[in-house]
Amino acid sequence: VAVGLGAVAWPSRHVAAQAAAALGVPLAVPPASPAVTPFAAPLPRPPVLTPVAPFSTTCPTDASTQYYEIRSRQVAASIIPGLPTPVFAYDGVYPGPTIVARTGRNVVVRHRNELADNIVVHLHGGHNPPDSDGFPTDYIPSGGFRDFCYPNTEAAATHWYHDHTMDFTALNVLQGLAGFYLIRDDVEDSLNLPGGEFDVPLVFQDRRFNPDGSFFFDPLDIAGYLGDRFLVNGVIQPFFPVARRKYRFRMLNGSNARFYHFFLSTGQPFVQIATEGGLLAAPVTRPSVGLVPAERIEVVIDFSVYPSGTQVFLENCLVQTSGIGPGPVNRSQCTPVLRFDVGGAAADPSAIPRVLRPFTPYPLSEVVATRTFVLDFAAGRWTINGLPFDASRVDFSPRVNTYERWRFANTSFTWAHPMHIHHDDFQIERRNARPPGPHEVGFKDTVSIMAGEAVSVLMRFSKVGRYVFHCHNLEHEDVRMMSVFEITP
Ligand SMILES: [Cu+2]
Repeated sequence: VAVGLGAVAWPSRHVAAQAAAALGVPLAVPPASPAVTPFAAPLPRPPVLTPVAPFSTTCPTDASTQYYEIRSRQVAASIIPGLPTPVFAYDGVYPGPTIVARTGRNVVVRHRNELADNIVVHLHGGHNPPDSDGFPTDYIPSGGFRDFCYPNTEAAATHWYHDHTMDFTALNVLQGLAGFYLIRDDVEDSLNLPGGEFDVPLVFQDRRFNPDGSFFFDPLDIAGYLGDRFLVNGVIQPFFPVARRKYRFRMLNGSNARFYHFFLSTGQPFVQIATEGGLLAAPVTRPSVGLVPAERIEVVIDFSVYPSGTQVFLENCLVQTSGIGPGPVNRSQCTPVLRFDVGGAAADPSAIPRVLRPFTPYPLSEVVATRTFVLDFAAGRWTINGLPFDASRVDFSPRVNTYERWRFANTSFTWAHPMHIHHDDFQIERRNARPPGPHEVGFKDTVSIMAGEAVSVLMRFSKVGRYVFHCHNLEHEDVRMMSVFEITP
């Protein structure tokens, strides 16, 4: 891994946050965002990043390797008409450009940091070597660069890359450092799912704006950030003209602390085809779908059932008034976040096959250890087994090529913790002593542990090295709700 030398930037934000904490100042009173007319702007698609010519790198490469370069810099985004929003943008785009990779084909991404402070880049969902995973202290200094080596050994899936800087992930992701990384493979290609322009990534982010159009953020609010505006692909409540045919949607909850539960306004169910780790064994028809922070699901919606001219809303009906967790689903308090405008008929050769990808459960007979992680709050910070994250401490050491059972126990009455494990996928074994529903029987990297819940997952260890797992409520993560494990030979 090449690390470019750059000027070492003093983390100025850190000083401000420390000072405010030392002074014991109260949390800021959030402003109400400027008024915006909903459904006035179309849904954009993040641009697909174009490969660059091969460059010299210490990453493993061969003739098929694809090279990319991404420059992170501050630009002004146009989100609220007439009020430019300063954002941190991968390659100057918010949300970041989409990387399309292929199973078995190396990708090298050179990330250049043209922002004022350190950044770290994590490819969420990737099965990557430890020095390309984005450990929270693997800083790319301002003015520097780092090469990330992605072997893409995993099956087709919807990953995303985002910032992972220790203590500043929430702020950096909120400011815009997030983008899609899609992996395709031959199995998926053979299924004839809706593709091309009918394969649409959707990232859901909530934001609150200051009167000048900048994002509001309070670094002392460790419960979790909640916005009062709902953005899809960087636009507040967009509309999306669709043809009368099937579409595949890759849905990502890219919010810091917001949970969603989506319905279609017409009552039409979703056909779920994938989890974070890729295709399910078979499609699952669901009347509604939930997404905890960092979770991904893929669904197919068939708009051919509607007459031309129909408007269909994607509605979030999960009530959430505090960052620490959502309330109930309430269908009388829904917020429409995206409007589909059904147009004319279109040829639709695509299908939803009854069999997608064979699912093999991890072998229980090869589970060599059971570990329990208690999720709690102590001494003003979120903890795992009573401890805050320490980058220099290894909390436990699984052996490579083994399986383990990890039990997450959330003993609180109100806190919800979306837990994310780096390095490889897990399978949910039990949720509150019951088997998971069919939509959770798949490969996953993020799982909700709601108040009072206990969830056990089966983990496999395929690479040697040091990785983290953590709460993906980014404000919880930043006050160190994270743990280090080192996989040993
Ligand atoms: Cu949490």
